[in-house]
Formats: sequence, C-alpha cells, structure tokens
Amino acid sequence: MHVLNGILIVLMATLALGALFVLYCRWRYPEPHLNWSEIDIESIKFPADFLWGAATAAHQIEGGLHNNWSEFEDSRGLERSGEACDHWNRWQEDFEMLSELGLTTYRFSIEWSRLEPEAGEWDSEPLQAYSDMVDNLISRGIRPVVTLHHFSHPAWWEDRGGFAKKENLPHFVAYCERVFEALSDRVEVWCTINEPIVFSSMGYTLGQFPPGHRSIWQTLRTMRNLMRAHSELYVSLKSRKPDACIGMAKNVTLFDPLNRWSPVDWAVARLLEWLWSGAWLGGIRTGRMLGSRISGSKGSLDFIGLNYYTHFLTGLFMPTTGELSFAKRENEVLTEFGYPMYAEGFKRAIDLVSALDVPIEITENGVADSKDVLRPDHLRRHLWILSEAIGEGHDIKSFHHWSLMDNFEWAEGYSMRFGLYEVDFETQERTLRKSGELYRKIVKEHMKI
Ligand code: GCO
Repeated sequence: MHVLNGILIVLMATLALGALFVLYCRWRYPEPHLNWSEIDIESIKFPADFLWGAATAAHQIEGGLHNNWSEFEDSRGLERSGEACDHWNRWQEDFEMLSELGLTTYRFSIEWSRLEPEAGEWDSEPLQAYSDMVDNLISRGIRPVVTLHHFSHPAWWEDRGGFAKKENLPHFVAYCERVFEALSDRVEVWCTINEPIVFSSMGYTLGQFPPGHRSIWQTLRTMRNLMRAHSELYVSLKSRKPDACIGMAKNVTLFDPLNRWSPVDWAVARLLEWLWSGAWLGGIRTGRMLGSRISGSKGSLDFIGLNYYTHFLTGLFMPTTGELSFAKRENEVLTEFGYPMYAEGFKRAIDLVSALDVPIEITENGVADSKDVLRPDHLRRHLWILSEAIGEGHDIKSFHHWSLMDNFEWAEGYSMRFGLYEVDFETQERTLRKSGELYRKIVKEHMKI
C-alpha cells in the first residue's frame, strides 16, 4: 500500500512540476500572432542612412565549381548546381540589377575552392575577379559585404575532415587572411562564417549537407570548431585592420512547442532553441560554448548578421530523416519550402541577438515563392516588423533580401525560388518579379538622397 502511495505522490509531484514548467514557459516565451488585416504594413519608417540590399552566395550563383558541395551533389545523386546562374561570367550584368533596384549594400561570398583548388596551390586570377567585383560595387555606390565561408569549401579540405577537425582550421584562417589582405582596403564589413548551426546540423546531424554524417558528437565538435575558426579570424583580422567590421551571419530559427500545453513539447522546443542559438550566443558572450572554453570568442563581434526565416513547431516526434515536415498554426500560410511565414518571429529573433549589444545587419530574409504570390506580403510584413524594431531603439543598419535572383538552394536544388529576379536556367534570362518592383519602390521611397 505504501508503494502505491509513494507512486501516487511522485506522479502528483511530476504533474505539478510539469504544470509549473508549462506555465513558466508560456509566460517567458510568448508566441505572438498579429492580426495583419488590422495593421497598415505600408506605414514603415527607416533612418536616412539605412542600407537596402540583397544577398547571394558563391556556390548558389557562380556556376562551374568543384568543391565539397559539387562532390556531395554527385555522391548523393542530388540536382547538380552545375552552371547555377552563371554569375561568374555574368556578374557585371547582375550588378546592373543591383543598381536597377537602387540598392546600397550587397552581401556575397568568396569561393575558397577557386582561390586554392589544391592544398597550397593558389590561383591569383579569381581573387583579382573578386577585387574587380568590389571595385564595380563601390563605383555603383553599393557597400560590399563579404562572407568568407558560405557552406562551400575545397574538396581537398573536406577530404581532410573540414571543420570537424581542429587541426584543419589553420588552412581556413590562411585562406581568409589572404582574401582580407587583398580586399580589406575597400571592404569594411565581413561575415566570417554563414550560419554555423545550419552548416553543422545539416552536415553532421541530419546528413542533408556535406559531408552527410549523422552524429551528435561530430555536430557538437564541428559547432565548437566553427566558433574557434570565427574567433581566430576575429583576432587575426582585427590585428591587421582594427577598424574592420567583423561579424557572423547567424541563422535564428525559433522553436515553439506544437502543443503549448505540453511539458514534453516545451522541453523539446527549449532544448532545440538552446542548441540552435543559445549555445552560440553564450559562446560570444562568455567565451565558453558547449562545455569548452573557446579562446578569443568572448565579444568577437563588431556586428551580428541576422538570417531570419521562420519558426519550427516542435514535439517529441520531430522528423530527423528525409524531408523535414513542418507544422503550422491555423492562421499561418506555408511557404513553398514547407515552413510557415511567421513575420512576428522576426522581432523575437532581433530581440534575441540584441542581447549581444552590437549593431545588427539583417543579412538574410526572404521566401521560397516561385509564383511570387507570397513575397509581396512577406516583404511588407517583415519590413514593418523591422521598422517597428528600429523605432523601439534597435540599432539595425541594413536589410539584405534573400535573394537577388533565383539560385541553387542546396539540397533542394532549383526547386526553391527566392529571387527578386526570376531566372530561366535554360536561357539564363533574368526577369524582375512584381515583388522586385515592389522592393525597388520601397527602397526608392526610403532612400533620402
Ligand atoms: C541558408 C543560407 C542560404 C539559403 C537561404 C534560403 O540559410 O541556408 O544562408 O544559402 O539559400 O537561407 O534557404
């Protein structure tokens, strides 16, 4: 009888603790949903010096690359990036599109495999081409923002283990230093690494990005090494040019419980959000990440680049293989990528990275929308949220729409279309979408020149 009583007491206590945990989480982590029909999303205000831009990445637009991604595409039978947007040969006409939109900032990445196709063999021509791109942007009154690693790197470096092995980091730092030496006389704003958590979780947990591994331990090791690489870079580049503006492009995806009454769903959501963002933010704020001290990481940011797209509704049975399937709230619409449009989360993401107390650059925000039916609303809602955040005092310097043009969307190939310009990949013709015209109009209205 005593055993039964004991079990009942433990059960009651567990239920009580669970209820208290849920009540605390519902209070601490609200999930706002606005009634957008009551909001004048055209009433937006931006500072006179706010910078309007677009973002791209080398492997997604340049074409003709041989690197970790092209080998992964082949080995997994994925749609090949191939010629992509043929941007390597068309960058002058593509930069004309930046001017056509009236943009004043442009984020792009350098392709390491072009500069160092084999270990220790440097090719100066591609670096000269990137230098010409920088000069062209500046001549157009467009601020270049350079990303040094955007998911792709040389195949030889991948074969050595890439970021999963600490002993490989000096190769990466040496490549970055070489680019920095060549461009930092004209490029002031640098993103060391794009979305370290996406790179490590997709490559080492879910196995949908190179090297296609599925190991929590390798994921955690890679996350720490990415922070090490960023920190070493920050120290090195700042020592070479103290007034350089060095940051990182951080993807903030929010994790909300599918059932807001479920202690289990809450526990999963909080754990995932901590792994996705909390651990990394902690590394920058304290110099310690995932149980390790990361030398030089504390305060290693002059700005934080924020890539925001959505929130994931989580529960115990989150899919971890094959296509990620996404749930949505009743009032939400799904993008073509499958996850919901949730502009309200943009403010939550801004509040999250504001804790770092450095200026914010919106380095990516956009929507997979081949028919251009969602993008106008998506653009206006996210810019309204941004305008409100700036009005509240957040120091947000720029907005880089993802993306200038349709491009290679990693494991999704060319099925996801994020461009302000539609690309016909048969003819490489670029066509400005209606949402691109809208963005151009918004930029024009807010450019105080
Ligand atoms: C990422 C990258 C971009 C994507 C974009 C759309 O988040 O994966 O930074 O390369 O193309 O976010 O998914």
